[in-house]
Amino acid sequence: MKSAFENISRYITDLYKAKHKESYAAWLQYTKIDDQAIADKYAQWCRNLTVLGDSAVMESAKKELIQGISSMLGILPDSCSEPQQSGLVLAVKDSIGDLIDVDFNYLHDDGYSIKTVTSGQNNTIFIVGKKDKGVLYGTFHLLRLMQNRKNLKQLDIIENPKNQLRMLNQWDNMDGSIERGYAGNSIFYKDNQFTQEHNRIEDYARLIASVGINGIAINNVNVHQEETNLITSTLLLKVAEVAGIFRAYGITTFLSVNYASTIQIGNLTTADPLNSEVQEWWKEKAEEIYSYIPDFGGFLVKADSEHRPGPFTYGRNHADGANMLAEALQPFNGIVLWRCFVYNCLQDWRDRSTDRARAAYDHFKPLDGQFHSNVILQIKNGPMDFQVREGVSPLFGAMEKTNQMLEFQVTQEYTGQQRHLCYLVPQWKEILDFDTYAKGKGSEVKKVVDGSLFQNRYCGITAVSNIGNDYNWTGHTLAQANLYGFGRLTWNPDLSAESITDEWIGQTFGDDQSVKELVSKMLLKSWSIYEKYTSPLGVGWMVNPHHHYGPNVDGYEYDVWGTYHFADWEGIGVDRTVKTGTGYTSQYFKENADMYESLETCPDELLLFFHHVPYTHKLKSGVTVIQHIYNTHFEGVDEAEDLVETWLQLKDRIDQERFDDILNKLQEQANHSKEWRDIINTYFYRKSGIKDELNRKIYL
Ligand code: GCV
Repeated sequence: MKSAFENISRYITDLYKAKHKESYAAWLQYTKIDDQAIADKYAQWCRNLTVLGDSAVMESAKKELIQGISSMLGILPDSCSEPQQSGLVLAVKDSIGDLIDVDFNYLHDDGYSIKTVTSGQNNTIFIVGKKDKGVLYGTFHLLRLMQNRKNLKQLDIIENPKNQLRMLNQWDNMDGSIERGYAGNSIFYKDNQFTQEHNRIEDYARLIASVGINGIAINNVNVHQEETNLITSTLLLKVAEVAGIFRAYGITTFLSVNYASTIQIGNLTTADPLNSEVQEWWKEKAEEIYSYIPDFGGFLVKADSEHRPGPFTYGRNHADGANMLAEALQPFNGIVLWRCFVYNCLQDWRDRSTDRARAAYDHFKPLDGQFHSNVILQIKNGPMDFQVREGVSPLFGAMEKTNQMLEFQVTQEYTGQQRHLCYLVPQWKEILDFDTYAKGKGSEVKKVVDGSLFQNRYCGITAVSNIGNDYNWTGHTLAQANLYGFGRLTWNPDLSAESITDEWIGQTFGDDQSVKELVSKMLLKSWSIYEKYTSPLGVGWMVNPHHHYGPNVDGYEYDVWGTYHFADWEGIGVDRTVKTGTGYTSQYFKENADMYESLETCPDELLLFFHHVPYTHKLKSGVTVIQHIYNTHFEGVDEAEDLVETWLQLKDRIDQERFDDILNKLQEQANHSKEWRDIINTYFYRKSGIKDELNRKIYL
């Protein structure tokens, strides 16, 4: 029985949801279908619902289907114990019997088949999974088709996810704040306790399960004292409650752990991974955690990075550290997600033998083959830190005997913090499609991380989430598209940015063609627009230190001598060549190393990431670097202003709340882009002394 408290909390959430209906529903709108012909067609399958198979996940699938159908069609399907002449059937392999022929050899554990069977009077849509999770994903697929008003008459779909692990990382702290969170506070924690917002967590689970996410780490990788306590008996019961909510949507729960937990909460004086007491402590800890959460996923670890503890303190390497935790988790099939974001944040950049971009590769490459099979290295997409543009991390493909996982950042730390529109799916596509040449041509990042290139035991894609307790989840309503697109790409990196965008808009704003066209145009251009008025040609940063919002060309984080761009009166850019620079280019396989090493072949968009050049250097586009900086900053502002104009054309085609919210954000962005333009252009005009060829006003 639900407690009075839970009932009140449910009531409050329902009121909140009703008040902000469209914003809150995100892409699970299930808007009523006004086209009667389509509604009638759909209704023929939706009057009866048979669910064969019994589990919490099947129950979630059923619940979702009922919610979707009743909202879109205004009918409540009859729940039947066996298939009727027409209707919907949800079934797992073990309960489908000979009702329909499905070749389960083609299905992975999370895969599904959706089939419309029409014979005589029978007219049924079957959603069949090998396991219940597949049925849930299939159900969301069908609802997606219905939300996009697709024809269901002849469905014959087989779908398997390309990636085994499809995860999100919450950077949520127990005090309720979210590191790099731009959409309110945590839905999980408040005042160093768990919130009671179970309904909200469930709605989050629905959203992310609908795009195939199957794992979540529910606390920040920077584990403070309060979160260190998450693995103590006081809090494990609460973790188990949250894990239960996610479990019903096929999502496995992970925790970020403090590498030095043995000291912080274990009464030991060391966290040395080779110390037997430390090893024993973690084994007992793992056993305890699994007694609360039998399907616990494992640990996510940030070690020896940005003042976090790690094995370096004890003269050990990262394989020693990760393997010690892996051994503790092994008996329970748990895994260690070990982050490669390891660099010396107190590096003095005048010492050109060290280069932050080199750090991950230098630390990890020599350890290839030394990690246990239940360790996965979690690697950020670039060697620096989620910049608007940077090279792809050369670690992808470089460790063929090691499980690798790609980490993206859905939260827009350096890309406008959900106040600017910056749709990242096109960026992620470029990264996934980047050819590492690890095994010759055709060794794209997506094949490294889906495990197919090196036949890894574990693999996948993860990302830092962008949600908080704002009524629209993501601060900027259009930033919902980033969360959606990320999930869809983890399921299938081959989906095009255009098709993901199109299906998201259909579900989020309905099937109005002009909305589809204009919003799609806005989203797909937004990354390039953002890049134009911010940091040029791959050089990165130029943001205010620490909070990373707004222009500050020389902004640098740490209390040491540092620069990200090396600009002086003659030129700009970081020389990462082997010949004259930090030697970073050598970390790539030959084809890429050669391409980046040479000024002639290095692509324009990454020129300043790899080379230091004079302002007068001519780009392949024909303009000089300085003129490119001026031009793109003017263009970026014009295009940011166009975003506002485009959005205004949609007035009365979108509900008031979302229309106004988005308009406000776009106006803020357009204004802020001018600040960016003027600060950057002025800085480089003063540094270089070179005038704009078009004589525009470039200085403040
Ligand atoms: C969670 C960057 C961010 C930090 C973040 C870190 C990481 O440095 O600015 O907030 O810490 O990356 O990924 O660990």
